[in-house]
Amino acid sequence: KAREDDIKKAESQKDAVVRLRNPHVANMKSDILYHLALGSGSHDLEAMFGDVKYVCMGGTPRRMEQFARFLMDEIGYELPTGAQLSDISQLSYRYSMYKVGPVLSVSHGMGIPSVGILLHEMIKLMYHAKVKDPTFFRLGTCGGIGIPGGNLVISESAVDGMMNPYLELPVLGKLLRRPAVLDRQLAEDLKALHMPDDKWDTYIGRTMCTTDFYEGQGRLDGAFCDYTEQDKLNFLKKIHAEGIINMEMESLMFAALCHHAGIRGAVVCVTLLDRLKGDQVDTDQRTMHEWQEYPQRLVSRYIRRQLEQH
Ligand code: R2B
Ligand code: URA
Repeated sequence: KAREDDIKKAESQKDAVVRLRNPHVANMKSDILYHLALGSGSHDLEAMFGDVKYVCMGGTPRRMEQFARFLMDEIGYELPTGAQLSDISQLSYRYSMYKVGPVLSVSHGMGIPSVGILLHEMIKLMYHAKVKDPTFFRLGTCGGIGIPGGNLVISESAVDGMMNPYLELPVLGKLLRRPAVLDRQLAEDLKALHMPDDKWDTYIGRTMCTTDFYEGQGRLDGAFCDYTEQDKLNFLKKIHAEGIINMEMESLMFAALCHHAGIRGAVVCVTLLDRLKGDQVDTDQRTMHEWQEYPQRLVSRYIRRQLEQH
């Protein structure tokens, strides 16, 4: 029965357009997506984005452009003759966005505030474009806890630096709380696409999302440090015992806003180092570039399979 309900829910969701949990937007004459350099008055968003199914986000403009090019090969997408892949949000000078058929590849910058602003505008973009049942991905980097560099972590859920499983945001002088839940099925479907000859291992686990890279992640190599190496290791081991296997800086907002919007979301990050072994990101650039392709390879594999099935 539960399984039947799940299937029914999934079926009805397939045709559901993204709804906004904000009554004001529907009453606005036009809506400017300021940080994307797009608007519902200035652009025909439904014509431009109505066919979108997957939204992939990652830190840097360059990586997201590379992902768009990589995807073109992977899903065999050809741009219309004469057209070149271009940054749709170029004029914002904030985020970069590329479109490859049903996939958007967007940069989100570093940290919770940056990815949060982008998510508000991407969710509204889905609404204005009448996109049905999209899936959002974050493809990122992270510090592994007990996992060496060059492996993939798919987040099962996110916690903040105090181990709270929700995003806390001050709104009108009060703290608003939103659970940082991710789609379990999507995480497992992604993990199932791991191939025996992949150069990396793929793990599912809980992710700690911090508001700082240095002290916030217990590093000893920031400009300031008021704790000992033993304090650091005690903390990392304690959270590891509670199922935390990586640390990064966006998953809490990503999970909370996707969940609140009713959008399926997954966070796939490559580890750059094992934090139980050190703090400095000292792997050579070539290796690091190769590692950063791993989340792209797994997610594009998923998208390709999905497109083949439908
Ligand atoms: C991972 O890498 C960045 C910090 O180096 C940050 O955006 C994150 O989550
Ligand atoms: N990104 C993080 O947030 N932390 C790391 O240790 C590596 C990448």
